[in-house]
Amino acid sequence: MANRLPVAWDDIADRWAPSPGGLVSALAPILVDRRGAWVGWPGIADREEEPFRLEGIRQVPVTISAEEFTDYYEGFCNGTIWPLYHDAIRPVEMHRHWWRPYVVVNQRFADAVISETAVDEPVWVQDYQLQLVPAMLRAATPDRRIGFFLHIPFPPVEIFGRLPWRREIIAGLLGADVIGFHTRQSARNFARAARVFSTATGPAGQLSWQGRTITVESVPISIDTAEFKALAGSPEIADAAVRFRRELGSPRHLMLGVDRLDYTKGIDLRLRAFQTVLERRPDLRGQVTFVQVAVPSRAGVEEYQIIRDQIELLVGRINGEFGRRDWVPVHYLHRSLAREELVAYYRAADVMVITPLRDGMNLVAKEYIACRVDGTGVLVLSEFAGAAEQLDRALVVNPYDLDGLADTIERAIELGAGEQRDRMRYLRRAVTRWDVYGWAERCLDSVLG
Ligand code: ADQ
Repeated sequence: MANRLPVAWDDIADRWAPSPGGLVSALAPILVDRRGAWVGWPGIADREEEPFRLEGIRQVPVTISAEEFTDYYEGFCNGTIWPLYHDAIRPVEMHRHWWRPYVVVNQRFADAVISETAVDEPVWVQDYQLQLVPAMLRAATPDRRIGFFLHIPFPPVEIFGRLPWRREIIAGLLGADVIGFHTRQSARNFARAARVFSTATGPAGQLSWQGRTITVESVPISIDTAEFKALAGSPEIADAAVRFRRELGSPRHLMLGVDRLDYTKGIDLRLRAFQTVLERRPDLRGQVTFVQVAVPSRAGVEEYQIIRDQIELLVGRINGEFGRRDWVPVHYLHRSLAREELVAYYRAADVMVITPLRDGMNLVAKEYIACRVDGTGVLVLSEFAGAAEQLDRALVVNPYDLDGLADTIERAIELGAGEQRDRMRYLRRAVTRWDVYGWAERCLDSVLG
């Protein structure tokens, strides 16, 4: 179960089409094999749809009304939980009229499972939109195996404790047999919050509550590494990467940022650090081009409109101040890219800058590494991305430290080929050994008991 079904309505073809992604490709073969179902919202408000089959998987749509989309999804999920769980780096909006729809929608998801499955069939619930579902399922079907995985960070108890509904959320999650997180830090934070805001006891990995044992574990998500490697290694992508550099005016150094346009991603600080580099290093002007790709996201939430304006103002300022007829310092693309184009950018870029202020994992970091098939390239990575726990041979940086970030960008641009290869070899080994299939298998083993 996930907030979204792995399908999207294709208006032109007038039918449902698969919408691919890492989670989907990892789970699809398992679901097909086990004759499983995927429960989720089909992505269109007020749409009532009977279950249907697509790509060998039974798709069970849950209806969400336009009003619920505003209060449950944009409101409670993305106005309250999202900033709170990302260390409250933006004001956390809390409204009592957002909480009720969250409960109602969670119950609807739980009811869909109850009516679609036998009482003892295992269920694996994904992410912060559905934190009450485990307890709802437990109440109706106590003997079922239930797993939960949180894709975003779980904050320290001091921050989580601000939530008026902290006890309800903890009780909701403790309905599961297994609760998974990307990092050890999130797992520890959760176990502590559970002991403070419920009667749960026991060590971080094994909580006891209401006569049951709940496993709390960290299992970092990954990507389909083989697929990225194969695509990046293809002659078409190699040609495209060369062409992109030429079209960008053949800069000596190409730096890349790729993110959903979200205030957690630190795009603004990254731009300010790049501006600092250009200010203090006149010799690098005309030499470094920064391509920032920002995928439009949650445009209905006010904080997202604010961060978009801030980013676009900064891009304009940098280009206005430093740009020349023959050189645009920042190429800014506010759009989603086709997979091939994205991979060609990864192959073209000498330096990848990933500077979230807080991130559950960050898959872009792993994608960049997988695509560096020639063994070169430098990854600058925020210490506040979950990925930093595994990718510690990146140039790890505190993104709040603007001077430090500017220093690291300079260092990345000038890093020698030998050190690039040493670091990249280690990083590539990490993403090769641990891919999304390993992640899904590990998690499902725990869920199935
Ligand atoms: P996100 O916040 O969405 O995910 P991330 O993990 O980086 O962040 O995943 C983004 C995905 O979108 C990547 O697969 C990337 O290829 C794709 N993408 C980015 N820009 C794109 C573009 N312009 N065009 C097309 N595709 C683009 C949440 C959490 C993360 C966690 C994941 C998975 O916030 O911390 O890693 O879930 O658990």
